[in-house]
Amino acid sequence: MECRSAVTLTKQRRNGHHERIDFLTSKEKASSRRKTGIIIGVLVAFLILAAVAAFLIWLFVFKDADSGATLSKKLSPSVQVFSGHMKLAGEPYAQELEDTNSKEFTNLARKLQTILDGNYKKDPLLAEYYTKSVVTAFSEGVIAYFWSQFDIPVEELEIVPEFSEERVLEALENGLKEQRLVSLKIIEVTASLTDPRMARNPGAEECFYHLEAEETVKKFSSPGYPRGYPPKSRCQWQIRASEDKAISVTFPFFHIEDDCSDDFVSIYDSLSPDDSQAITEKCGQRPPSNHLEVVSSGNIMLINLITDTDVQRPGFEAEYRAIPMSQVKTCGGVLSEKAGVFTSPLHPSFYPPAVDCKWTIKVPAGNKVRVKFTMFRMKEPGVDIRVCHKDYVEVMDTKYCGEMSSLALTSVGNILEVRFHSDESFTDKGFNAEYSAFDPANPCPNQFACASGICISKDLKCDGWNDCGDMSDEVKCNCEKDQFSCDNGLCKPKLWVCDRVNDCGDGSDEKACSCEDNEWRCGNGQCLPQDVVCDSKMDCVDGSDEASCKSSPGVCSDFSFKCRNSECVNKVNAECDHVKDCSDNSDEDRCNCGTRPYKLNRIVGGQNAELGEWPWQVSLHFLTNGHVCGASIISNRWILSAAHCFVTSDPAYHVASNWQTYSGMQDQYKQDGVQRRPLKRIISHPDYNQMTFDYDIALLELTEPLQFNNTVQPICLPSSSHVFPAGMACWVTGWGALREGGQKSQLLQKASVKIINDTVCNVVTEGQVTSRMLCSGFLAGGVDACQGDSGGPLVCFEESGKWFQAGIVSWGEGCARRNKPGVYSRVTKLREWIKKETEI
Ligand code: 4AZ
Repeated sequence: MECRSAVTLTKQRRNGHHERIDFLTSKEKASSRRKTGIIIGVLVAFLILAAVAAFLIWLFVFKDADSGATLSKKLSPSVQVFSGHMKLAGEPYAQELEDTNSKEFTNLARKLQTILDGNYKKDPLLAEYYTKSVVTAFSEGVIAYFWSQFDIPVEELEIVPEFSEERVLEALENGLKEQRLVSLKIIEVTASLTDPRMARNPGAEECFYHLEAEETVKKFSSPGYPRGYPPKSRCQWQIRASEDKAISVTFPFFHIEDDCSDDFVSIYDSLSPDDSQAITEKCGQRPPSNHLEVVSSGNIMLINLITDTDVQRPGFEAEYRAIPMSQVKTCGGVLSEKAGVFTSPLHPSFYPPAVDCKWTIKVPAGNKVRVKFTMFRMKEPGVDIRVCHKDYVEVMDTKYCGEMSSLALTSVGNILEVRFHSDESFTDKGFNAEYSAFDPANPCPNQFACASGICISKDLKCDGWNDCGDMSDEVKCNCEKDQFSCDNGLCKPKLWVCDRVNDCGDGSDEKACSCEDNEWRCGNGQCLPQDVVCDSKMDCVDGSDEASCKSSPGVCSDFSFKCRNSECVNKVNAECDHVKDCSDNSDEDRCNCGTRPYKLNRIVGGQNAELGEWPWQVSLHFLTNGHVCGASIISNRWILSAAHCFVTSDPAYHVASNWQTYSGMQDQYKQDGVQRRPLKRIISHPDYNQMTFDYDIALLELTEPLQFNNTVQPICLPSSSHVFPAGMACWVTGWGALREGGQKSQLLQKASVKIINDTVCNVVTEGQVTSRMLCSGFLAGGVDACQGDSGGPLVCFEESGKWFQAGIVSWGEGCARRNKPGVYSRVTKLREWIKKETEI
């Protein structure tokens, strides 16, 4: 259309020009003076018009661009705030010092501020930019809490890096050495760089609270809770308890904006927002199963809420109380039972700062001790976990810190010492450990003993999987005849050789494949010169040579993502990856899926799922039989399940009204927050085959839409070109049987399973898998879906930060048997049918 009208316009202009020539020709009869006058008039008008146009262009284009440039270069002055405390000697503590309006407070604060002023004045750099110091509180000791501010103008911003904690501390410590006042002596000082938003004046009235913790629980909450906190909140809660008590604060509800650089809560083991005494800093949303619970090491605590976004979140509710100091400081001891459990102080609450404990585990002579940490989290910003210079657990001269999923240790003799140390700053959930005595002559009766001391089933030795966690079950293996001997000594199933997955870890299983180094191996094994890759031509039959290219415009293969406008994107898993690949943005719309709002507790080893961990999981109840199958939420009206749950010899299973769906559930016996919806319609795949389980998929339409919230969310459906590569670790969830032939589970279970290569899958299932199926699990067995999990989702976490559904639990030979992995309906192959039926 546009093109045609342009042609029309040109024609009109040509005609006009032609007419004008005719017109001028007629004007030739007029006097030449009049003609000159007209020409001058036209010229002047043209010049005026040109000047106006130039002015407008300057005004709207260049002037704007100019101011844009200035804006982007616009710098603001820097405010450097350091906060800390000073310990005073020779100063009696008076209760009045806790009242910021008292004359005792004002007098002492003023004296100290003068001392601080004097100390900074002695350092020429600090003196030049020093603005003020403010004493904000006192506590027993006597300890004075303060902050100091330095303002650096825009022209001198390059000086900012000189404002280091070391420099400020040096100025303060030099001041201590030169003290002349005998009546007021500072014997200790700390200072650390602080977010200026936390520097408050002691007399501040807005959102500044003084709380007294007692044995009975009291509450406070963020402003506007639960409707939402206002933006630009600067709130502070100073909590005190009597001298022999510590303070415990629990947050039964906590929902702050996800990005901690905008909004956060920071908690200090001090009355100053001094980083060297920070207990923790948190943002995001926490589920009821993962309350934030912190404890002070002394009788003071400071809580800050800083908010800067306009996004309103409910905020928090907190409960605080005083607890005996002995509860905080007593830990460790002698453990002389043959087996037992011990934890970090106050676990699963955050351990207190500044605590040291020692456990001595003593088992009968001749035995040894095995310790297994079932949960271990001692993470701290800026800590190298190879050194663990801050908080740590020390066993046999080795320090452990950070987050660990499997830590198991064995003693040399019959005594093992475990030490725990927390320093003044940053605490965490700590650890839970189990210990037991064992006979070194037979450490693992009827089992294999890993080097770490833990016992695993003998079947797991030399099966190609790292079951011990330290690889000790996979070394010194005599590879069996169906196994490939990797260069690094590991044995892997021969089926894994040349499957494009580096199973050995050293690449040796993929090295001797039929293609040369400078060749590309197509999906069907064909070797082509390397330069066919990403040359915008489909050289391999399956298009795999163009599948992972940034752009191969116009090339469409099975691996391409098809945009709604029929463009092809040749990039692996282009959908919902936050990058606009399709010109119509169809790869990035409809991406409100596959996220879990709760920040979850990562308790290691446990297989019980937490509430909100798998918010797309649905439980399907049939008549009075309770839970029968699983399913997954794909929109507020549609859920996805397996056809074999509905197509049975009993037609009652295909009657929608016989079913109830439960979303947001974790415990089959708990209905709180669970959304129950009856079914309106069951659509089983028309090609579902009851004999082979081919096309084992069903769509269930709900009578009423679901309300998405923290525990109810849709999963992302992959496009038909989405790739879930072999070896990828995904998760299967459900309330199915805990072992073959066993009882269904009351609590939702989760298991991590690996996507199995299609060739291997076909071999181990003796050719029973079709292209609508995929295998996932472990050839070694031990982890799998089972009866009652059917219809439930197999989901994988993608780099985009979203969860995608790769499979639907379908069938398998028994459960968790060796060489019998779970078989799942392959969602990518059934994606078009889902779209056709639901428009999703
Ligand atoms: C079932 O009967 C079933 N091991 C589901 C999954 C598997 C086996 C059985 C996979 O629902």
